[in-house]
Amino acid sequence: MPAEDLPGAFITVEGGDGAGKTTLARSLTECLRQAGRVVQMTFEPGGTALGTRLRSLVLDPDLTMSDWDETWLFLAARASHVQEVLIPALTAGEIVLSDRYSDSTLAYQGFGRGLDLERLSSLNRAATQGLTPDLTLLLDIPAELGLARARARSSQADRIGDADLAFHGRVNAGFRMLAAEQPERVCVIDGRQDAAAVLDEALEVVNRWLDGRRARS
Ligand code: T5A
Repeated sequence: MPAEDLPGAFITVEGGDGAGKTTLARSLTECLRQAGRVVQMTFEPGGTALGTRLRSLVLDPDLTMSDWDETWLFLAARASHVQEVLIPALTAGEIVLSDRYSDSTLAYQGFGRGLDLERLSSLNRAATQGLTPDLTLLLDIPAELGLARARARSSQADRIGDADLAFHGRVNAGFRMLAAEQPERVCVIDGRQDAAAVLDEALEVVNRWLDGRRARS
């Protein structure tokens, strides 16, 4: 089910750890609401009661699990998010802004952990009921900078954020490859800019996309 078949607009924000996704998703939501749009901001892993429980399991630094176990947990969280949050909001015609979605599984579990990308894509399709974003904003920053920002904000350990720099480098390179494969959907924004400049660029892209959609319909 492409999101374009539903009346709402499905926008995702992606990028490596500490790239500034949550900061951007919050400020973008606020600006769009001020412009009179109905926006639901949500995130993965999380966004539902089940997703919140799964998030604490999958990020728990005291738990060991295989790369596939980790993947199933993200996919289970995504399946409940799609069914309980995304489809209802998009059906109601809202703009949904999700901080992470299926590209994160391809980047982290595929490019980062080295799991088979085709299999992950097929599992993503099953977990999402085929719901793909209309537009994805990819915040691209070097892994060192993202990790430094994330660690400056919180010293709390997490099972994935604490993986080594080479892992996070592969994740970021993976995101860039996904963007290059789908330039019509994924817009790359330089996350090294200050937060205001990132917001300006993102707002321009989103407004252009929303205006284009109105003109097409
Ligand atoms: N994961 C997730 C997978 O492996 N597979 C999956 O399928 C999914 C869905 C949790 C982890 O799960 C992994 C990826 C993650 O490792 P998360 O909660 O989204 O996912 O984790 P993080 O990406 O680590 O979230 P962070 O909150 O750390 O990063 P953000 O949201 O990118 O960054 P943000 O906005 O919180 O900013 C971090 C700090 O930088 C500052 C902020 O004020 C904050 O202090 N900042 C800036 N500073 C300077 N310039 C800017 N432009 C800035 N923007 C923000």
